[in-house]
Amino acid sequence: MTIDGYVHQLHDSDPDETAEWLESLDAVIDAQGATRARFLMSKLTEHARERQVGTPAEVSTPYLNTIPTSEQAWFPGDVTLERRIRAFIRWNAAVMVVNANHHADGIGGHLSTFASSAALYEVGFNHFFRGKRDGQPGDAVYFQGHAAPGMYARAFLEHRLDESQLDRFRRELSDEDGVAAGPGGLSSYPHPWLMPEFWEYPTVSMGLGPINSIYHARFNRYLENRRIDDTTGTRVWCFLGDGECDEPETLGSISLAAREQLDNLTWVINCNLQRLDGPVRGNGKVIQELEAIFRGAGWNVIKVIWGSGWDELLARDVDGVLVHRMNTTVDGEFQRYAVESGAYIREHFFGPDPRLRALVEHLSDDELRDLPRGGHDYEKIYAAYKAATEQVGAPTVILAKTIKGWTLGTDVEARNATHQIKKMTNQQLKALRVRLHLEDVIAEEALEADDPPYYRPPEDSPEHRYLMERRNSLDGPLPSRSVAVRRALTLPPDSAFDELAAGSGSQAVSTTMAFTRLLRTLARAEGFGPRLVPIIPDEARTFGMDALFREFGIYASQGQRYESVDAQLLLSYTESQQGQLLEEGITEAGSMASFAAAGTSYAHRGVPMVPFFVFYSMFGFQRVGDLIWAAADAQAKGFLLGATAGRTTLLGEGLQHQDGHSLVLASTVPTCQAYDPAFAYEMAAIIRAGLARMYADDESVFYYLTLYNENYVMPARPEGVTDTDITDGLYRWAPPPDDLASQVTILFSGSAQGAAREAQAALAAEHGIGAELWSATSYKRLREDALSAERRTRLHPGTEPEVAPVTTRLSASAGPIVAVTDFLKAVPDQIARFVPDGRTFVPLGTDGFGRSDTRAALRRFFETDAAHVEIAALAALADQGSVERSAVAKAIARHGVDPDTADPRTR
Ligand SMILES: Cc1ncc(C[n+]2csc(CCOP(=O)(O)OP(=O)(O)O)c2C)c(N)n1
Ligand SMILES: [Mg+2]
Repeated sequence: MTIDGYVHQLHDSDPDETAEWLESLDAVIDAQGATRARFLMSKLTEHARERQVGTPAEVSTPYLNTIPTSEQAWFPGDVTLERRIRAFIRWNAAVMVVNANHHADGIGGHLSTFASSAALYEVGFNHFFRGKRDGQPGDAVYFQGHAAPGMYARAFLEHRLDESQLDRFRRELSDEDGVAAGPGGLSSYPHPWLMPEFWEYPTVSMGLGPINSIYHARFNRYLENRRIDDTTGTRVWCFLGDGECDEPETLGSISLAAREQLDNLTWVINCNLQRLDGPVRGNGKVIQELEAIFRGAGWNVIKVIWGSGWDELLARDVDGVLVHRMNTTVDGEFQRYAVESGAYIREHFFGPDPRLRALVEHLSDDELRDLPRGGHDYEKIYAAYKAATEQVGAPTVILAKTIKGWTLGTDVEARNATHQIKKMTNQQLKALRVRLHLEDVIAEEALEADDPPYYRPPEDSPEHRYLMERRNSLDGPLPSRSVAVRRALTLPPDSAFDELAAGSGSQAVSTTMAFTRLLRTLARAEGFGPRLVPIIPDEARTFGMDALFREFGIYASQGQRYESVDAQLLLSYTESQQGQLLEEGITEAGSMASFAAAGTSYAHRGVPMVPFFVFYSMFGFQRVGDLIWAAADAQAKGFLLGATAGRTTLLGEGLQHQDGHSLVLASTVPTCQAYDPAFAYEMAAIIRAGLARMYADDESVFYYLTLYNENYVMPARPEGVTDTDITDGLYRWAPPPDDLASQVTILFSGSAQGAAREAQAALAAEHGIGAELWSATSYKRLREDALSAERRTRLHPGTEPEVAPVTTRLSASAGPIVAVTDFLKAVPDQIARFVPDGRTFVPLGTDGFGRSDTRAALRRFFETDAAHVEIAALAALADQGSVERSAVAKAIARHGVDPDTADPRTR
């Protein structure tokens, strides 16, 4: 038995009547064919919906434009001028890439992505995208990374870029002749870090633009619902490739956009049917596949498949043979038709069926070949964008069918190699000039020269005036990034941090608990509290942060439409439209996208917001490292907090959970300030300093802090220790006990403080050796400062060598240095080169895979427990002759350490 659809779930109350209906349908199929039957079925469904008979939405429609010609909005632009402007932009984009590769072979760039999407962008620029005049936020447009040349070419026409800058496409360090040059180069792709007044959103790592755009649109709603900023005037547009849809990040969150009814979000997928190597779905139809996925997820889907030239053919297709042919032709064949002659298309697409052949009898081969695809037809595109912007209650995706490399000539268009083509011969450029009708403005001889010329219409030309008028009426040019505060942020008072400076008295707490406390205090700080954006991916209970649910409220755009199961409890699960906490569910990627939206709000909205994204530290940098990288590029600010940090501090969870390397990964991100605080007061000082650095001094950095779940008494901040001591990365925490002279130095970070302190006591009690303790809050910071000092010295021979701050600081300590961490040895090793001359440096860390056991067993296994710190200190002292070797052997034996077990890294 086939179970198709849901009819079997319903009751048949009148089988005879049912049979009659079925017979009628059979009669239609037999007498008039499937097309007529399909029409009647669709009409019935439509009618049933009108009569409020709910039927499940269909996820797939024929391979036709969604908007019928009769409903198509009138195109208000000047067709001729817009085509002309588009031709200039196409030309300059191509010439820019060709020139760049002429001057520097291998410098790269892309011709064909923008060539296929030029009309998609131009309709947006001329009629939809809102700019930022007078500090308005405007629209947020995520441009497809590989289409960047087209955006530069347009900015050139707008006089925002000049020729010398176009000549420096992908030459950010030198001019076109290779001579070192100052700023003014154009980055390969949208990189706000490199062009902070131009690009806003990094998109080139595929999939990140799409997911970021969804959470950006959602974040705008959050700002609106929380009454922080009026975001109703902003639409988020995201342009992406059809191949890009294979990235899990692209489609992974689309249901959120529908669930949140983000009608402020429009995606435009450039379906040129090709990716880098070949067809996206040669054996299928990517547009149909995507339609079903997006419809199923609840999006409004608008297909723009066929250009106006097809309207007349489709109108005459009464038998549905053309539609049938369209429906059954796979993308690989469509790609083929894009490179073949009109005669071939007549033979193979229309040919097999005499009715189809008759349909196009009146068209010449050239006319057949030139029947355009919808994504190159500004009228169809305009109608789709207009419908998208008028859609209520759902996000819209526009699936626009195009030809990759469109207008670039037969050697480039739709070829499998098209994505990688970045050079054009003089012959090809001449053909392009003719194709774009630029004969009147570019002399043919000009193409004989080495560098083909750019073309910019004079300022008094109709084209220039039209172009500028259009952008003026839409509030100025895009892309454009500015950092002008519209709604200032007040930093919390110092007193908010005082509590943690005092320590936890006799109470054993974790740094995570202390952080939660601080977060609550900060949320209450006047002027600052509402700007705090706590983000958690379904892990709040793990971190003991569930108390925040009730206090902050969980953001829910629809409020809470049910009584929570724990409503009577003090810490109930409380959702609200004004909720502050973003409980993202199990998506570190989505949470990171929220972090980026909140952390760049100071720029894209002029409203500084302070995200605190708390995650399972193992599932942070390791899981969503590329999103973190993109956030750094976007100059995001805020705090990332890796909770349940440490390879041994998180105990039972084993290999996939215990994080001993996020600090190594964090050290790879230039703007990331990575800290591993041991105590509550350190954590508080780092956050206070971080807030000031990011939001008062306007530095585009963000912070990563580890948070542990091990409870111990949090000491008060030692006398004399300043914020700077803590934030600079290293300070003396305690001298040796019992007035012993200092013979050895132990550096600890994070939860390794326990082993260090125990070892200090054991060294004193068992060996009479004085060990001083230092807290190393940031090896990344120490290393970076040391490298800078080293570099300055290298480049200034003859001047007094600059001593690295870490070297200076450690000069005040004594003896060999043992550094213990709950992370890889590579973390403390970052400063090994910079310890003062003659001092031994021994890192103890947790290299290897984690496993499940008690903290004590794990620390013994990884050789980071107090016994191993003691042994390491003794061994280092023995090396320099300060203690007997036998003392080391005795300690090894006393602690029951088996010296012959294999290195934990290999086990
Ligand atoms: C994460 C990631 N993987 C790979 C690439 C390399 N890459 C750049 S463009 C491209 C193909 C793009 O195809 P599509 O998304 O269809 O865009 P089109 O150029 O066809 O518009 C690939 C694989 C990348 N930029 N990012
Ligand atoms: Mg593509």
